[in-house]
Amino acid sequence: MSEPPVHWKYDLQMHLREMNFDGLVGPTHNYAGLSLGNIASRDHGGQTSHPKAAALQGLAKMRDNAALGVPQGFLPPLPRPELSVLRSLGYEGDDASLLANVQATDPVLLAQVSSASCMWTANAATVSPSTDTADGRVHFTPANLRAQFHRAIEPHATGKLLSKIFPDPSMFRHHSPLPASDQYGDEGAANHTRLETEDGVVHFFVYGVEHRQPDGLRPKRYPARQTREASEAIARRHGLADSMFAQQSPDAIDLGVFHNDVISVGTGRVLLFHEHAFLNTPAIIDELRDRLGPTFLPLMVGEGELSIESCVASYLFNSQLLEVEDGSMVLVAPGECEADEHVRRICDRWVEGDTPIQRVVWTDVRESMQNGGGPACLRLRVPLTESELEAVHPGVVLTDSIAERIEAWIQDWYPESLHPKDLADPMLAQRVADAHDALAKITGIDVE
Ligand code: SUG
Repeated sequence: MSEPPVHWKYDLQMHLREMNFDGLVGPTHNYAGLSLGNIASRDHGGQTSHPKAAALQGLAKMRDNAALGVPQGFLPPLPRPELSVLRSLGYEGDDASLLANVQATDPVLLAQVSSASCMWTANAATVSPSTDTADGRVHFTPANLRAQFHRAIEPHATGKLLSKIFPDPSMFRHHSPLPASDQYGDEGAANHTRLETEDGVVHFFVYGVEHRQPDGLRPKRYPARQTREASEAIARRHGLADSMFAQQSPDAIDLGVFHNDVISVGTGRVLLFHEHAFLNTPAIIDELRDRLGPTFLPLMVGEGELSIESCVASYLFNSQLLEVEDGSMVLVAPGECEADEHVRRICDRWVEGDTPIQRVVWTDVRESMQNGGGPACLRLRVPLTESELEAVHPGVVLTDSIAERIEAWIQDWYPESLHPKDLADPMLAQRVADAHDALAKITGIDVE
């Protein structure tokens, strides 16, 4: 038999498909106002949430994206409330008295260990595809999320979960989270974008602060969650050759842009971004153009068209930009964008203009949005080759039948509504634990 042509061999071995792993919204989804610098979290703190509706909204988004032909998976929620954290902090007694004691003495702590924040899987990890790493494996670094306590208790369990979902060590390399310190603050893929044209690949890392520059620019009001040192360490340990590091505008962080994915989104040759996304936006775009060549398509939204405040309110840039099978792109935007005429006009311009974006799909993830998590926050992008795709643990791949079973599971186990004051109810904790056991039977994964 004759050899296949060289380009065909290249395609077979190297062609990447992006698989999105959405966080399945957990049964304790609630509004506790925990995230400093996240305006939606602040504004909805203390309100009643709707966990069942939240999980069904997330599932509907996954199904719609899968129907576009984009491979779709999910990460099961981490068990909450995380009573082992309370015990490690010196609280004692049986579960009921433990919960009552913490509610009486430190209700914020109870909300922190109960938060369903692992649903925002854009913060679960940074992932580098095997085509781009020195050892030819897919690399994962779980984010340490050290900026806030309710998220800082996620990384260990997330790392274990990822190693169960991507088990084959010849294909997948799992790192531990970076040391949890101000110097290495890491919030995962929310601050990383992989861009690619025929001319090259760029791993575009955006950080809020460079720790080693005490006199460098930094936000004044709100924390910069991602450091340059963390992004550099990830690029180094993953063996990435083509990285670029850019500082986020500190003023944007102070207006509520707590991650880069609130102000820019990109995939392939397209980057959508706000004029004030970066510290020196024109220089950043010039450098990207130099590296990616003439087919790179930067699509900017000016401050005059849409203010940063409106970006934060609508979450336009927290849309998912999905590449579909015919090579065109679909923008999966929050329903809140459809409701805003200015934002809708910007989306129309992208679709009508000479861009690969052919369609906008409005998605309702309102329950998550009210805690500052849009469509893109809810997903972790994992670019995989065909053989790597086949090696993913099948219990978390969203087939029609798994989606049906997950839907029935949500209907069976989730509270309709939840207020932070309900979090000390020992019946809730027991019910959630039972729900996790039932989910493990569907996914074949025990989440620790
Ligand atoms: O870390 N909200 C999350 C939202 C994360 C969004 N992710 C991305 N942009 N990629 C956060 O601020 C709110 C929890 C509460 O207040 O109850 C919260 O954790």
